[in-house]
Amino acid sequence: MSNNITEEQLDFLGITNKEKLSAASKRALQWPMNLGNDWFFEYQIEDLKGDLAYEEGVVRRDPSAMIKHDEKYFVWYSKSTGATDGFAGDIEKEKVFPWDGCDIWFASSYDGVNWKEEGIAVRRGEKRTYDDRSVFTPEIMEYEGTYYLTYQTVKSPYEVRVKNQVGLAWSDSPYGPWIKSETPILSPADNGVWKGDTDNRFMVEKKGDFDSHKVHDPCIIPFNDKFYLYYKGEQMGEEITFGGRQIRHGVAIADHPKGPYIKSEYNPISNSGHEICVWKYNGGITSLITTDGPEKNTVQWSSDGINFEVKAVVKGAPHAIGLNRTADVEKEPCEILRWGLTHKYMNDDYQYIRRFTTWKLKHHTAKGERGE
Ligand code: AAL
Repeated sequence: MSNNITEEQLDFLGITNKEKLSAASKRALQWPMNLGNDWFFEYQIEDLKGDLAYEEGVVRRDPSAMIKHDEKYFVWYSKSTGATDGFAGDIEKEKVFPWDGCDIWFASSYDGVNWKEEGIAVRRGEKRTYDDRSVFTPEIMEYEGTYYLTYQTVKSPYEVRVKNQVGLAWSDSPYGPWIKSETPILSPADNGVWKGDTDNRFMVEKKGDFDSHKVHDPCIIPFNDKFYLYYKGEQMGEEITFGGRQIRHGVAIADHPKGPYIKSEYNPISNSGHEICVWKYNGGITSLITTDGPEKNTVQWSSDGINFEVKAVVKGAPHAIGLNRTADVEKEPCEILRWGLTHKYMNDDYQYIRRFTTWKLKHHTAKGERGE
């Protein structure tokens, strides 16, 4: 290694002796010289005003990205009412999660702060259809004049072992009406085997693929003349590893926005993360990985949408981000994160949508010290 090391590199990194390199210094010497700070950010969160301000007895969560139409931002989200009963009671009737019994609602805003709730976009399906129990955690994509909403679906009864799928609806206006696909566009892998006839999701004969239980948080991005559907997988027999849940992301690719979506053979494409937060940058795809796994709180990028490398480790990040798709994404790697939506747990029963802003740390100065 020492042959290619320049004096400039050693000075920049503050390395004492190039013949005595610690493991950390060897890694540092692999870094490019123009390290920069563009992939890093800090953030804060504020309440919204108008109809998206916290409302007693109501769950509004998992905001989609925002798009603009007629000078207004539009967002879609999961909405339900009432407290969560959990799995102990009559699951046919009671609400097992805050995202159970949801329909997808939407709201609009001129400034991204004051919001007006517009009504329901996509309702739960008729009894015994694949989405009769809940439709939730939506994402929006506008492509060639058509709007596509993709979201999670659950069919009754909402048992702990119930499989979650992904649905799609499309419209020629953000106001709808929305046409739903008759079948899900993505389903969990079917190669896991439950153990025993119980209501225990941790007991398995075989776990199966990373997405053998649930496919969640779908987000479709037009990329390389195809449609990349990024999603979170939950595995049957999920364990706690690296101090958190075993959550990984996958991608399924289609030639047309309506599918069919074929899962990549390279799945899973992350070893960490939670809600999907992906955007195009510099000819590739950036992914913000939060919450679970050894690479939580990292910003990752890949040129092909599949093979992601860590670009930055951040102190923390908003969860369940609704990205501002109107941002000038090419300006900087994290320009799209300058402001957006997130949700907060007021408590286990009720969540509400909030707004985040981010900034780049430019100086580390003492009080009164000049930064430049
Ligand atoms: C989220 C998402 C999915 C989960 C639940 C609601 O933040 O990961 O949508 O199902 O929590």
